[in-house]
Amino acid sequence: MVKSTVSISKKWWKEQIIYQIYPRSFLDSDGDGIGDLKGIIEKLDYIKSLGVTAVWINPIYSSPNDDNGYDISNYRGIMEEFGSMEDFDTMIEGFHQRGIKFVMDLVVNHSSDEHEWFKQARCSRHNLYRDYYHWWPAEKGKPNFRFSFFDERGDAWKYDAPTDAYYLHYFSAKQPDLNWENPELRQEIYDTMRFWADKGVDGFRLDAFQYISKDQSFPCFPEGYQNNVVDVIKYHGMGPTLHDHTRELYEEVLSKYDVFAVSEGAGSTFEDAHSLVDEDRNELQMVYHFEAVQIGDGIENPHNLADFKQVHSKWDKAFREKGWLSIFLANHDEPRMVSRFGNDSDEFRAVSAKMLNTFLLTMRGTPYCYFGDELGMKNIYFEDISEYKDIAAINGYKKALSEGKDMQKFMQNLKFYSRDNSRTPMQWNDSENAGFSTGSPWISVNKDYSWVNVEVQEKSSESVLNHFRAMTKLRTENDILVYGKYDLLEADNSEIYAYTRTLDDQSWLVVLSFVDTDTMFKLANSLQHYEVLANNYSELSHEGETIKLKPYQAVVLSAIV
Ligand code: TEU
Repeated sequence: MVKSTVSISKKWWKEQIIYQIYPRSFLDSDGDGIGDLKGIIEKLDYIKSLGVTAVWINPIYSSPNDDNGYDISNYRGIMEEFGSMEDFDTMIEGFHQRGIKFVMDLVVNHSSDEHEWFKQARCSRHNLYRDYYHWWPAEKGKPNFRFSFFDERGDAWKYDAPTDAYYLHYFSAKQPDLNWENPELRQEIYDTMRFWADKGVDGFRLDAFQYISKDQSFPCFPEGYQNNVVDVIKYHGMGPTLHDHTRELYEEVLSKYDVFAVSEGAGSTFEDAHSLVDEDRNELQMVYHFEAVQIGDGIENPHNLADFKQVHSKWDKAFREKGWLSIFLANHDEPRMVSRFGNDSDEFRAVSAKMLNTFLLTMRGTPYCYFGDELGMKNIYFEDISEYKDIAAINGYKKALSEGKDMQKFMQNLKFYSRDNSRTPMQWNDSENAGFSTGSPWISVNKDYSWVNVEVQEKSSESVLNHFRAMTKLRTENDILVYGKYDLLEADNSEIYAYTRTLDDQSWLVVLSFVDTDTMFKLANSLQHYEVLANNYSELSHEGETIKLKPYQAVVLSAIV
């Protein structure tokens, strides 16, 4: 066997299995219908039992909640609905006592318009905080068009009468972009990060980080660039001063603590992504790109296995020697993993969720597991716009309507791809509201909760939950799943995703069926030469060197040397 040595350095943050909690939807301890920190504290032992080693929680800072906490009005305060700073301290201590690292979401591309900085900035052109944001004085005419993700008209410049100027907001009008060219603003951000690092935070997830630097002349971008998200990232992302700021952030904060930072967004090319995370650059440690969730991002572009394999393989290849990636199949901005990449019918939901968790936990890169995916929770599939809570859905609807778009098609897309699909409450048991809240939940609970819930799955050794636990155990106990080289097998196989992981003289094989029928895969040797380390069925049938896979069967085999 060809020996393969680890060419990249070992780091604790590469070895983590990160569990993402959407706090609004995890557990409500006080009956107001909104999840909170005390709810998370109640479930610390459950989280530990999953075998995850780190937790990332979406923003919990003070916020008027225009975008569920991604609009921060005080970077050192806790959102009232979520609890208090005392709760935060108890929670982080609880994680640390259990050996679980804690990752804070840091939203510094923009603040809330209700942040004191913005309130002051918009009062006068001479205010001390004016330059904390991007302004365009109206006497210069209309600024060049910039696209906004959540604006009702898709326009990122909003006219503000008190000072007769436009301000920039890449997200909603209540999320004005911060001006990173201002050194005082940058110092405020570093101070904030040190504040949380001093409280024991082990990592930062840097929200929308690729967008922080903007060419101050605001040049004209090609017409229609906003119609394609890839172009939006290309033109809005990786601005001219981004690396200067990132290096400074490293010097001022990251280098002073044993923490890591992961950038949400990786620019448009491998070079962009490398420029953020290569170790010799001393900038960030990890990055996540969107390409793997742009496969299957609309009813006209459903998921297909060929692209899925190709995208994951090419990114792995680009990072084989240098840099480090994250792996995820869902998060709070995406539909549920099983609904998008698996099969969420009653017949195949559980088995395909286990198959996808097998992928997530055997792939190279740090896995981010979204809460509820350990149960195989599926999309809620809202039909009517009145059911949606997400600003992206609500304002997107208004925009589509005003532009005379085909609303039936729009609603179909929303049904399958809306962010609300993954924001429904955690399903704990079969009591009212799935045990999430004694009050009225802020968003509807998925109707399948009476059979898809933690309590039911705890009792069955074959549940998605217990399979997830077996997979986290396998990963934490075996370096090969973290550092082992990844190689794709049978690239053209349209039913199976198979790959090897290789470390020193060890070689493991992962075979994942992505189809709802039986299928076959030929091994290099007969099955007796392998040990079955994981399987989402109780058996693996074979004939000589050929293994016969059941629908969505997923196995991990280790070659016996
Ligand atoms: O998402 C921002 C972001 O980068 C995406 O809009 C991305 O550009 C797009 O999905 C490309 O496909 C983050 C948060 O994750 C999201 O929840 C927030 O609403 C947003 O930032 C604003 O803070």
